[in-house]
Amino acid sequence: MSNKIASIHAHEILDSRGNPTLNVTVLLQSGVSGSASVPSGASTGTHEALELRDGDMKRYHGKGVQKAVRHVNTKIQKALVGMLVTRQREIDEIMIRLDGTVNKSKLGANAILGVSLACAHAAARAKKMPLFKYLRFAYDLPFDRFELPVPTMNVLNGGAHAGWILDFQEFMIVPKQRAFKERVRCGAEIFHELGTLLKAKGYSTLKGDEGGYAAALSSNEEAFKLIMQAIKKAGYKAGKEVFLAMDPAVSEVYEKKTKTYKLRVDKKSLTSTQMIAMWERWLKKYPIISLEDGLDQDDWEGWVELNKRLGKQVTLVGDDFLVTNTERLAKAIELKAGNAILIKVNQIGSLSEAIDAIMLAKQYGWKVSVSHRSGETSDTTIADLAVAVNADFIKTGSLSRSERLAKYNRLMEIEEELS
Ligand code: 2PG
Ligand code: MG
Repeated sequence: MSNKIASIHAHEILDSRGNPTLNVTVLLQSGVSGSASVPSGASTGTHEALELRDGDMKRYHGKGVQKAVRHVNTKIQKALVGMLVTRQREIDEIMIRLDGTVNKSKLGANAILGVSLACAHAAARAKKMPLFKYLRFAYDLPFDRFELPVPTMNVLNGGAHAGWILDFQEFMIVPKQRAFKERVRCGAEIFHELGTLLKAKGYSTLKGDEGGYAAALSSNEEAFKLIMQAIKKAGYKAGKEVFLAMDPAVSEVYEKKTKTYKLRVDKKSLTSTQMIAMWERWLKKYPIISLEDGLDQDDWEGWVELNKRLGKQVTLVGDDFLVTNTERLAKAIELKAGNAILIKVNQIGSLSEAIDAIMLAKQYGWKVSVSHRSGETSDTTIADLAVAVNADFIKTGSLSRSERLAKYNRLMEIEEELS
């Protein structure tokens, strides 16, 4: 029974926002197969690998992925058929070479990633291992125990994920109970309490792209005020059992020309220094333990200053800033521009490169948060990836919408398996 790749097939499916993406299946000669689906961002960083879309305005408003599908079914399949599926690094390298560009713009990062993930799933099945164990083994990762990540749960959505109802994109709760299933329970109880509170205050309880509430609050800060109340009403202690995190994703509100951040809801325009001062104030007021993309993706000096001022008290996560890219990460490590990296597999476009970014971060004591995208599918690879690498955090949305909960549910399953 051979673990050699017999065929690779991609097809177009729709993601949680109703936009096309790829689902890829890798079939082995033994008859074993593995599949994966590719996520897609809305507030994408300018330095991300390229997500190839057709641009044919007659189909899905230009968002079709038939070209990427074709690349998988022709060129990539041809290059990989007959290879041992367990050679994950080699498989990824072959695709990277076949593409030949720095940002995977020829074949598409979505095409390459779909195959990369599907290969890992097929290999895990062939080896009769759960994916998280297989990844640990395949990449020879130097950890002896499996640890479940701390979830950062996006219960209030704003920015590009919620029609710009708030300027900041994600207001998260971070339950830190010992058992993962208790973290999930805590998150869900607070989420529902928050819904009741919003309703009582006359706010909408409709949801944004990541399943958090999308309410037209009077200010960005009101989000945390309400979340603090919800935590209390749900019977948890903020700053003890549950903490806060945020991803304001401010590259989205940064105006290059004036070098200012436009906070429309707060009717304010702030410089980089004023932004840092604002975060400092918020850190004093709220039990925030993690701040992602608190400054623009190209504001290297600002990030250095931010880290100098706040890096001791809070996890400063680079998302659009670092884009899961080892080159940008190495520079940030050298400059001390932050202390944590967000890992999004489709930002870089292959599993091996994502693992490299994770291991580089860990080597320098940086924290790692494995993340979903705002456009998701039922694929749960990131849950296994987070456990395989002992990620500090996982960011996978709110406590509603199945594409978000699929990851939390998978983590609870893994926890049971490990106990
Ligand atoms: C982010 C992500 C995920 P998107 O900014 O961290 O929450 O959003 O996938 O739209 O880039
Ligand atoms: Mg982000």
